[in-house]
Amino acid sequence: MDETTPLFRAGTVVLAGRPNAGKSSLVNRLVGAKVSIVSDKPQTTRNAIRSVLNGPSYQIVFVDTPGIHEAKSKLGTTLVHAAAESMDSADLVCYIVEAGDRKVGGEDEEILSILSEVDSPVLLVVNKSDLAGRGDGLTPVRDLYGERIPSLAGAVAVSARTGQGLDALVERMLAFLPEGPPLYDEDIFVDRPEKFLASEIIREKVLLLSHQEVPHSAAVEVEDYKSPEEYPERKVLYIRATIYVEREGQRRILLGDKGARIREIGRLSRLEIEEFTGHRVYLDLWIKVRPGWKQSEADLRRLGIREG
Ligand SMILES: Nc1nc2c(ncn2[C@@H]2O[C@H](COP(=O)(O)OP(=O)(O)OP(=O)(O)O)[C@@H](O)[C@H]2O)c(=O)[nH]1
Ligand SMILES: [Mg+2]
Repeated sequence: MDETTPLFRAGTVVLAGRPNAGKSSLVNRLVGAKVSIVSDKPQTTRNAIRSVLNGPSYQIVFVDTPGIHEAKSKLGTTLVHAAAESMDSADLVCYIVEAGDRKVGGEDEEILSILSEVDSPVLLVVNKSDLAGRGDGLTPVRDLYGERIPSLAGAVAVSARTGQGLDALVERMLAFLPEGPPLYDEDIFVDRPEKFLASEIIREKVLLLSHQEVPHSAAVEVEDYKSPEEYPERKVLYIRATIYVEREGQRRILLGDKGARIREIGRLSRLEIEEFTGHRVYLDLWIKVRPGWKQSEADLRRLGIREG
């Protein structure tokens, strides 16, 4: 390579951590697009979702992962497996914790034991530093987790909410990326089709408008997705989707009084899908009871949660 050729770096950075630590919020903020849904309920993310940040001399492929937790169902073990598996081949693992953490909980014990087996370097990312009060929480949190991570490569305080520390975080990441050509075409920003993103947006609205066990019992399947891009004779993007829940009581909760809740889920979903696709959307939304889907290998596959 002669001196005039700029050095290009490209690699994979996995974001891992317990549910709710803010992994998806961070990824969205880093790539500047909503690639992964966010909610205040744990176990929001159900797939390892890859998204791309292109810089002048680098490409970072982020892998958002499901929160690692003590799994109680086949759904849970599938999520934890997906997260742990993606760490293996990463150039860097960002372990996301929270600025307010003052003791190591059970979920983080689990993550620490996984990280002790991981060869990739680990960067401790202390998120939610906007909530830390005075200071950014970096020192106590680094002391808490730092010495338990054999391949610790540093610690950074950030806030996915305010954006604080994110430029510095990207800077730190670049040092771990190998020299090499981009892994993805420049126009790709997420490795999932529109149909997947639409089903996730619908699930996000279910999470937003439901509580207790309903969010964990819900899954969304898009059965029909006819976009004007593929069907030029259509003026609107037609989507038929079903929300699966485990019990009749949950179906009634999602329906709401005279169907008010499902209408609101549909309305919010439609607006957001219209915004990101640029098409007018007709959303035909159903709720069905499917007992035991969380324990069924076949259902997890059909719903796109179990992959590979
Ligand atoms: N105050 C504050 N809240 C945050 C920050 N980052 C994320 N949150 C909130 O934390 C909650 C969880 O965020 P997510 O991004 O869904 O967390 P996650 O780690 O992806 O969660 P799972 O997908 O369930 O593993 C949401 O209510 C976010 O709005 C932050 O920097 N500051
Ligand atoms: Mg998430």
